[in-house]
Amino acid sequence: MADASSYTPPKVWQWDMESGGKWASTNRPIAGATHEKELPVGEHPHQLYSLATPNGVKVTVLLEELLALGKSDAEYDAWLIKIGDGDQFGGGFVAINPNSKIPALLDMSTSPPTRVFESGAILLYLAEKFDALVPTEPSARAECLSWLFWQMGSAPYLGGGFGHFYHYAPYPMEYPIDRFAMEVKRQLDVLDKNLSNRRYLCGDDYNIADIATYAWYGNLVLNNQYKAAEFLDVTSYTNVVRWATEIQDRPAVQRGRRVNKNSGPEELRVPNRHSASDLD
Ligand SMILES: N[C@@H](CCC(=O)N[C@@H](CS)C(=O)NCC(=O)O)C(=O)O
Repeated sequence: MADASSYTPPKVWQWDMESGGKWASTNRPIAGATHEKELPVGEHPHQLYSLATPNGVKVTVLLEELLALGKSDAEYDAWLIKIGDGDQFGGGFVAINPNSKIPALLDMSTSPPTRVFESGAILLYLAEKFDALVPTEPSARAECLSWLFWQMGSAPYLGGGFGHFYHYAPYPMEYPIDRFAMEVKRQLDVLDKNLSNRRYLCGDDYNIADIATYAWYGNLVLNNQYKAAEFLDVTSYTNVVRWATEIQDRPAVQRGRRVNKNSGPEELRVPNRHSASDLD
């Protein structure tokens, strides 16, 4: 590998606002609000503040699945948070998620309202609240939570690691692309081996672990994410492709993918969602 490094780290790292890359203008090394901005609140029990990224789509897919199961109390308002514009640093958003990242949920059906942040925590909160898409039998539940937490721990290597350096970085860098491509291919192989004798991640039943993992690894192998399908030779993970295709065909998944979508084909975008008819 070519030695492209001419960089020597300084004794103390300094914030260089000109460091480049797609997210350079929003990334900051400090937490907390940058400005005061109230969040809108609609009439439904659940107020979701999000964007149709993989982490955001996990939650809208689950909410649409719950509604499809007839859980009408799962109704929600979904408000667009433009992370490129820094909406996640507004005071109202930070009060719900001190980590300033989408998705963030406010459950208005409790008194006082319950805030939930981190997509995995939101999935578990809603699945438990509606007693759906998370097993209750202890062994099955352990398997579901194992895959859910696997996804939460693994996806940053795919998104913040591989996706960032392959797709968003200001120029291609061999070392980080090699490192993260290696890890993402290993993760795809983990999934592929697990799915070689299971229909879904935990066995015969679809649950929140599938929803979370589809949003990242499903979109990757179906070439919806980073346009890296050829580079990563995703078609060799035949079981992952079969599983992702089956999940993507679900009507609730098709609906959830469009909520808080603010880019791509105009007819698929539903930046804010306040009723089922917004998607019909
Ligand atoms: N672990 C978090 C990650 C959330 C996350 O990284 N969200 C991204 C979009 S996918 C975001 O809001 N980025 C804005 C920023 O970093 O300022 C979760 O799963 O909820």
